[in-house]
Amino acid sequence: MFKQVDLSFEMDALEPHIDKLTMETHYGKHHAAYTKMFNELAEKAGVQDKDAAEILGSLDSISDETLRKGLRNQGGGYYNHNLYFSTLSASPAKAPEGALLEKINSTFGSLDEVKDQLSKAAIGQFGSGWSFLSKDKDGNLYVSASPNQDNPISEGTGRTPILALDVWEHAYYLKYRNLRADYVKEFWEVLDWNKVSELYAK
Ligand code: MN3
Repeated sequence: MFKQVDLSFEMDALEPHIDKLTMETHYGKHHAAYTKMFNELAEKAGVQDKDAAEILGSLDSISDETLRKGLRNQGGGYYNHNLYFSTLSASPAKAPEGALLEKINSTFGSLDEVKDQLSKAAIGQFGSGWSFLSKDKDGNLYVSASPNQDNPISEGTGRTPILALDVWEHAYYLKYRNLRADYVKEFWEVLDWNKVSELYAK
């Protein structure tokens, strides 16, 4: 049974950066719906005992096209939101430490630079989608963007996302309306780099 990650904070705790109604709708409705649908489809496909990343990384093994597309979308929605919500915090670490910080500095030059690249990828994503910071098996880091609920796993890159920035309109429209860039700027105020560092170290 796939479950939504527990939130480490109250629905209004990310205000004013992310408002209570957006959190209630995003986590309580959208993410809940992806999770419910993913469970149903995984059961139908007989993959309910695998982990979500394993399912998304082997979609080609599912021959039924409707099921495969459904798992890509609903499974991606489940996985991406678990990552997104698990890295948000009301008292976030504003910078990574240790191995992740070193790798960011050697790859991008600075933390500000990788944040800038992730922001630009998110703002530039046409329509609904995400930007991601991902790692490969050697610990190299990559910035990318994906449409819909795709991610570097379902895209077959062999990379694992460690930071996910949601730029579907449901993530920001209630408060920021058409100003996606304003939401992206505020996202960094509630992103907990300690969580991202933990995921990098795994
Ligand atoms: Mn979303």
